[in-house]
Amino acid sequence: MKDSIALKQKNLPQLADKLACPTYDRSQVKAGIIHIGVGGFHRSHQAYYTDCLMNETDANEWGICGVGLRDADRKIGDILAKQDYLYTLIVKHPDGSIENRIIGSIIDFMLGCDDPLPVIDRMAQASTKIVSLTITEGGYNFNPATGEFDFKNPGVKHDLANPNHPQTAFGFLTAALKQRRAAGLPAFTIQSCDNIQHNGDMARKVLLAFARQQDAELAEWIASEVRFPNAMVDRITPVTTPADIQYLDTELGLKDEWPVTCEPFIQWVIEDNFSNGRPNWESVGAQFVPDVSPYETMKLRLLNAGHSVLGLLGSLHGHHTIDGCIADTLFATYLRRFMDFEATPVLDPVAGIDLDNYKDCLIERFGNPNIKDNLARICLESSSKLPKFLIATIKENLASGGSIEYATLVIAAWCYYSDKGTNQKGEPLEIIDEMKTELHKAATGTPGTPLSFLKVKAVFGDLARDKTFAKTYTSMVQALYENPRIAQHMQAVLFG
Ligand code: CS2
Repeated sequence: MKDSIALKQKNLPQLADKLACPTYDRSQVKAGIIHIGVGGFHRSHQAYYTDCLMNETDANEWGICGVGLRDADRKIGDILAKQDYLYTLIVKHPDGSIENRIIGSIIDFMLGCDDPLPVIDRMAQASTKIVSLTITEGGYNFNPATGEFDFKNPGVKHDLANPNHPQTAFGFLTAALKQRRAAGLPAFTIQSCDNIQHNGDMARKVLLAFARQQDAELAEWIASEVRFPNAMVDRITPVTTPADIQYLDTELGLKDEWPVTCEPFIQWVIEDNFSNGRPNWESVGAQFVPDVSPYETMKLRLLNAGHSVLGLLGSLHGHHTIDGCIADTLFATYLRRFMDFEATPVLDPVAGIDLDNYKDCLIERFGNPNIKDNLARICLESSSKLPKFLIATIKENLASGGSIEYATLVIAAWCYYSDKGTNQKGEPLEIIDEMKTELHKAATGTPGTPLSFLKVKAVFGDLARDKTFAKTYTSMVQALYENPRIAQHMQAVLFG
């Protein structure tokens, strides 16, 4: 058997016979973008769009330098460096066909936790035009119920005391902007690519809260000079598995230590609000609009909430993946009804989008049997996702007298899940959540004190004080503790 070919720049001519490779001269690419948080999603989305742009147009100044701030990012940094920052994108279609493509838009990587100064200097260079972020919902460090910045966070405390040796994204951005201001350079744009409503406004709000504590004058400069475009980002990107790595080796004779798998669908809707130039991503499918809000709300309240509905109910039931849930008619019906009866009535119309088609398309995307999106990934950090994905819909329906049963059962399921840490069969669940201990503690008061779980104010706000919600939730959570077979409760909501 022939040896596999290692993924490296010098091997691209050999690999080009087997799969799509960058057609631009990577040695001429400069990093106009510094990206914090090089996870699977960045690599399937922004880095992919940028790679398409460089393949199709002359966009050499818009290469990406990845940055990791945590020790956990060392592994991806080492692998990317070994592979000349190249990786394979494995796009899996529902019919089983697969498109493979090597992405070349990332040209460097730096680890900020070893030595922050070179990262700050790089951000402060004139050639850096955009600093983009995928630091997850939790990374914005705000209280989900109040939206206020959390100054108690140990990383934030550290950064306020050590402005030249930061640990958090806020510390790095502030230090770099300070240098740019001192050097008379224009500010870079801060472009959030996280799944948060008004992600740009949120990035601005938390960064200014932080910067004001550190240097009020600098904060004023940031407020007037730095632009923070809002954007809606979308592409389902499951966690890479050993089977993905093996597949490339077996099928293509390609050794890539960390490819990324994703669905064919991709969307990026961005407000055209940049401080210092931007790539023409619209020429490769991104959409620039004056106001992204309706697109964001639609996506968060249908797609992401839909994922959470399946994730929590499915975990309790013993399903493992999103497509596994969709293959179960009860779950697919429940999801569609949740979207039609609870999420859609509180959405504003979205120009150019037929919501029925959008929902049909979501069910098709979720059902893609080749994506195998793990429920543990979906339920990861539910405490920072559910307030915007699901609880917002419940609150709006309470205000308008709309239906709340579908979503409320999900909250009851989340309580059981947090309390027991097992599915209905008693099998342990993998729960990863910054607030895991607090959620567990609050949940253990159930069912004796039925509203106990809702004590977690940072997540639920004052939801427990709403009589309609309290009544519906109490009866659901009590019924669930008496009989944890979630399918029966879903049927009760569906068929009365
Ligand atoms: C998921 C998202 O983590 C989640 O809760 O819903 O990661 C989802 O797959 C992406 O937003 C799709 O664009």
